[in-house]
Amino acid sequence: MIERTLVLIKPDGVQRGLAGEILGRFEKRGIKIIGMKMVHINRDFAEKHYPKDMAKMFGKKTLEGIKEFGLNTNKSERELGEKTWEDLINFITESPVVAMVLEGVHAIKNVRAMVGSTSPHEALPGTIRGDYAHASMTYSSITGTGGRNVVHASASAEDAKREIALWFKPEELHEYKRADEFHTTGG
Ligand code: 3AN
Repeated sequence: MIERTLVLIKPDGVQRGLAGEILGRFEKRGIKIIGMKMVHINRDFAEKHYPKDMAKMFGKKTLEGIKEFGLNTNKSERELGEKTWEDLINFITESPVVAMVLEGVHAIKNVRAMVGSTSPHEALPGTIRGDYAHASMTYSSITGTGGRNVVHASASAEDAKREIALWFKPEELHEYKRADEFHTTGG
């Protein structure tokens, strides 16, 4: 039940000086940081983290968003998806991110809940995206600004495994005891 998950403080979070605040939230909850570094990734690496086949999902979501907000477009779902993916790659490579591996009981689900919904306009107050961002993903797609939602967190056990192996070497992950571990995990 003790899981590991990958969290990124994205370029918008780092540029806005939110890294400490975000890190502190996880620390105070008792979730352990077992690896952390600042990295400015290149396009090749970004394409491994966000594979190009995500463009299909972005096309569908963007078109739904355009309809939801009563807007029109003459672009196809495919064009919209590819452009949104391209914007995301440009955004995630524009400046460094803070990458970390967090460990705790049900960490994947707990951390996703703290991060909040993908689109900041739907993220509840109290979540990271709900407290520090407000633009919708549809807005990001239409304006070509990239999905600026401050953080990334692995969505599933499968994603966590793949993403941790992509971002961290085994020797960059550390084992140690936190002083409060008896109370937070019973360990
Ligand atoms: P999450 O990061 O919450 O798991 P995904 O996997 O659906 O969300 O999307 C990956 C990233 O792509 C998001 N974090 C966000 O930056 C961006 N993104 C997602 N949906 C859209 C969209 N409709 N338009 C623009 N960017 C998006």
